[in-house]
Amino acid sequence: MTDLFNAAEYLVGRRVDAGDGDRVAIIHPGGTLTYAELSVEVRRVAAGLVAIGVRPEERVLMCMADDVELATAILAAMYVGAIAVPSSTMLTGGELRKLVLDSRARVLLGDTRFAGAVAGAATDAPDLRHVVLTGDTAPQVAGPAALTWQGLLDAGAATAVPTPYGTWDESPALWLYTSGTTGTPKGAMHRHADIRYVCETYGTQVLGVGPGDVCLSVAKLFFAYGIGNSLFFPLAAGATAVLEPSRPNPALYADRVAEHGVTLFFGGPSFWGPLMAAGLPRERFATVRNAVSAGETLPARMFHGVREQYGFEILDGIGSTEALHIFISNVAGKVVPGSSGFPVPGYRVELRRPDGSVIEGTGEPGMLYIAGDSICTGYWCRTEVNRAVFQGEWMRTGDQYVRGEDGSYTCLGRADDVLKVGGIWVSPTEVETRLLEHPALAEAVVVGVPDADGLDKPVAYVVAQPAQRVDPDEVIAFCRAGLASFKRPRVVIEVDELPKTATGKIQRYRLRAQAAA
Ligand code: 3SK
Repeated sequence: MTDLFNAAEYLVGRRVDAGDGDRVAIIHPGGTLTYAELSVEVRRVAAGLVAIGVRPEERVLMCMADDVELATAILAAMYVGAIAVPSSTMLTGGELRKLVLDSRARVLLGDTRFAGAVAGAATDAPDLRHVVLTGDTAPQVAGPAALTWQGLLDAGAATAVPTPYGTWDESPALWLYTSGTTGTPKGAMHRHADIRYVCETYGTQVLGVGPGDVCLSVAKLFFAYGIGNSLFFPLAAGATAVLEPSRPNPALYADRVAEHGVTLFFGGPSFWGPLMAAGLPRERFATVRNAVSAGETLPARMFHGVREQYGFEILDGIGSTEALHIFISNVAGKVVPGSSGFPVPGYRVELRRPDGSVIEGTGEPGMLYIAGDSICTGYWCRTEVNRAVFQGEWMRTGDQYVRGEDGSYTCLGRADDVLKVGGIWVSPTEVETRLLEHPALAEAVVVGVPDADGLDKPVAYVVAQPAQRVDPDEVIAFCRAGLASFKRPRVVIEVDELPKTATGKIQRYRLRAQAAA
């Protein structure tokens, strides 16, 4: 008989059973929730989902800001054996609709702040039965039934409170969409057991999260990085999570740190840079025992700068949506600035040459492969890419790394053309496809060009249609109108022709070199 295991019960019910019911689990803009209150809220939302017909393993897609509704929705979906699919709140309606269709979501839970995108996503979505919006106004949708959040809770109140569905380690719990080289998002499928694994490895053994911790993350819950930081690690440890729906803003986040006595502060280089530039009072950060950075390599200059200015150390690491969280990390008191650190206990790391042989020594660059029990079971309905990425127990990350004499790992860049902008994957193909919808453009290529801190920014090289003029600002605005804003090129450069090989393949490396010169 397989042991039952439900990640929502592991994160909430287990804490209540352990006597932590009165401890504060979540601080949100409207107040606080103890573990006992959170448990009640999760079951209210779970009852609502069951009442509107959600069945185990059906997908519940969410486009919501970090707040108590999103946290309870994620936990409630897992509680009833359904699959939580938190998605980016930065997507346009068209981009979100692709996720609705790909996941065949039965329910879309939206935040009133993103009502426009939610309505766009719900258009012509044959599998979608319900759209629920926070706030007092039901979504304007044709087709699926429209409900307010209160309507969902009322539907649940009329039914018996559900018990946790009989999931086990292998049951699907969470899908997280990640961008690929082709621009078609891929749903990385995680099991209930994956959530426990990241808590018991990185959460416990690297960060040492304990009941006294107060966690605040700049990365939102729809990122793998954010959901670990703001939900999994604090709740698994009986600690407190501070949910902050607003966009990254150094002064506001510093206020939250001081107000709630944050001890673990999670961000990325695109936040630490502005935090340094903001010149805030050092005392605001007096309670921070460690910060964590992921998404892009933390420049050594930022590690030293933040430590000198604000007095805390940032532990840089690398993780992935596919692995659910960080698998190589620096460790408190043993940081190697500029590196991603050392393999997290529970994960194995290999560097391989192009012929597949494993590099045993130091100083030789190779493709990073990892093995560990939180690696997803694959991407939903993507056989070809699954075969290339998931190779037995190993996963090919696509990152080039080198091992140092001290055993630390340093990132050398990507093996493919995908960009990471502000810690978020951006597919050049997706941006190029949008650029080519512009009537004045005949050809377009997007490459990542490092800024002064070595962080990639998308730059577009374009060739105009005959007798057309290119207005770079107007082209950027055109991209912004059709794509999530973070994907837009920051610079558009018009050229007469693009550099190509004899077989017509674009030589991106030459454009990168040209842009960096
Ligand atoms: O970008 C990363 O390094 C990362 C870290 C934790 C979880 C997910 C990701 C993509």
